[in-house]
Amino acid sequence: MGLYLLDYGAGNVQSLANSITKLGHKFTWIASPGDFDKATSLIFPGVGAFETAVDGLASRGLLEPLRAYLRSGRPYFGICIGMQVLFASSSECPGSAGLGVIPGPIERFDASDKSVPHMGWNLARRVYPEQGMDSEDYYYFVHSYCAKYDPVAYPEAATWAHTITQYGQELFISTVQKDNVFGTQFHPEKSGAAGLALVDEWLRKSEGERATLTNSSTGPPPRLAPRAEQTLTKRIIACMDVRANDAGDLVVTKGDQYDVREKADVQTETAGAVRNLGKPVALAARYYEAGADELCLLNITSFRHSPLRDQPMLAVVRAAAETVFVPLTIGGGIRDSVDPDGTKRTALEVAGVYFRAGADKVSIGSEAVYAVERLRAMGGRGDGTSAIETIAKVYGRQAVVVSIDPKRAYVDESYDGPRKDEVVRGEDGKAWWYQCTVSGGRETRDLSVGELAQGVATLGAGELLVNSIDRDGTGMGFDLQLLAIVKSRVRIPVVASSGAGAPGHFVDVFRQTGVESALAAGIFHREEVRIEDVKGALAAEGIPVRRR
Ligand code: 1PR
Repeated sequence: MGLYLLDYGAGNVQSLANSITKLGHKFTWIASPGDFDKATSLIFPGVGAFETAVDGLASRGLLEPLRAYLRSGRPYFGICIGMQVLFASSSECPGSAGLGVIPGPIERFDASDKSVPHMGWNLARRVYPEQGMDSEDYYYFVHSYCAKYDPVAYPEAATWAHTITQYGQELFISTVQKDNVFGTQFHPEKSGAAGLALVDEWLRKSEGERATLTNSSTGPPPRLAPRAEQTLTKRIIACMDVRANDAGDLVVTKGDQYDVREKADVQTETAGAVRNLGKPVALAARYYEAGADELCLLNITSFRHSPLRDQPMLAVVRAAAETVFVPLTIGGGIRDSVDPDGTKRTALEVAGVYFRAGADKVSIGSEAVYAVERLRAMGGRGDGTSAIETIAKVYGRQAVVVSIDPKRAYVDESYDGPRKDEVVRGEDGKAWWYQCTVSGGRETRDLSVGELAQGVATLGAGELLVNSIDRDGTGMGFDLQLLAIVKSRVRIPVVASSGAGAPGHFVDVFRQTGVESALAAGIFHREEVRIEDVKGALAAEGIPVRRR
């Protein structure tokens, strides 16, 4: 008896489990179809792709028991895909029908005027004003498909809408509520204090109250129009580069143009040692409390080892996920590999281990470069075997970030050769294009940043993290020309990285390049600039940010 959580074997369901534990509630996992009979409340934290969720439930014999559970009138709380499966169908996978509790389709966002996935913190507006004021809390969304709020085309589905959210000019249903069913398109378990409060509120209701939810609709669902101002905030990300120091302890380090060792020519005790800026889990907790919208942990020397042998990094992810309730991206070593005992691990398996440890997204570096090289050799079509393709298929493309480590490759100012459309001319008379590298910048490849960006988007990446080896650790500001090239090539969200030295640099990068988020490391680690300073500067310029 009691609260059960449903896991169909894909995605990061650990975060929800952590948040429920943190809130002081007990739960049991649904392990077999018979467990549905014992559940008096059920939460389905669906993460990943619609098809994988429906097929995963079906293959475990859980689909029919779930239908029966919903019909029984006992309380249900679906999150993201756990809400989407309530609908009749999804254009993400026309072959797999949904549960059909809500008669309407799940459809893809229109990408003609915006990046897709819709990724980040957004507001939820009440459909029925008589239910009270709109909350000023932001919630974390990450999805390419949604239930459009359209009382004309889908009148019955619209009666389920409790809140709607705007992205571009589209309005979609962000929470559903009727009878025993509650569902959120956003991830409350990743929405900081506001999200935890929402989960807690549902859990603190009596089971009777949870089973009799109402939208208090007094008439047909209202026709609502998109508003002029956009409410999706720009995200500020704190990044921790993690590696073992010379004593073998995992530390957060920070490079200057990727060199993470203290200068060897200075006569100090630490000369030549790996720079140590703190412990990853403690720093992650500090940034969460300070209002970071996302955290990124990069295992920067994983190319040397088998990533799954790197148990300390997994322990770091697990511990960070217990205290951090905003999205966590984990990078480094997401590739096919062979353990020292000969066991083969696919990139999909490696990613799966990180997701189950608490990662929400994985970031792929070197392997993405090799995959685009293969893609180009094959005439522009992927063969379905790359890490990007295999992980995106199972976990959804929003879970796959590609981290790019470009370097300026200088050419003659009158250069007229290949990639001349990507050549940038600086005020100092220099000209260059941006060349991709692998192994943390140790090796350059015959691939430009524009080619890489387009290639990984074709393969199914959901977001691009654009570093700059030239700007890393310099505090000179983001490389705006680099970011403009990348932004012009793709329709997926872009994270600007490397070079932040002052709050004004964040204003510049959002204003001048249109990136969706910006990341910094050194200035936050050294406490030269606080996350709140950055958000204050952005808010003062009218750039939407989450500050609560
Ligand atoms: O190739 O899939 O194993 O992934 C390796 C990952 O490790 C890649 O994401 C790569 O960017 C990262 N990495 C490898 N070597 C380094 C290094 O620094 N020696 N770090 C490295 C990348 C750049 C950012 C940094 C920003 C902001 N570090 O993470 O945080 O430049 O810094 P700043 O604000 O101080 O300027 P794979």
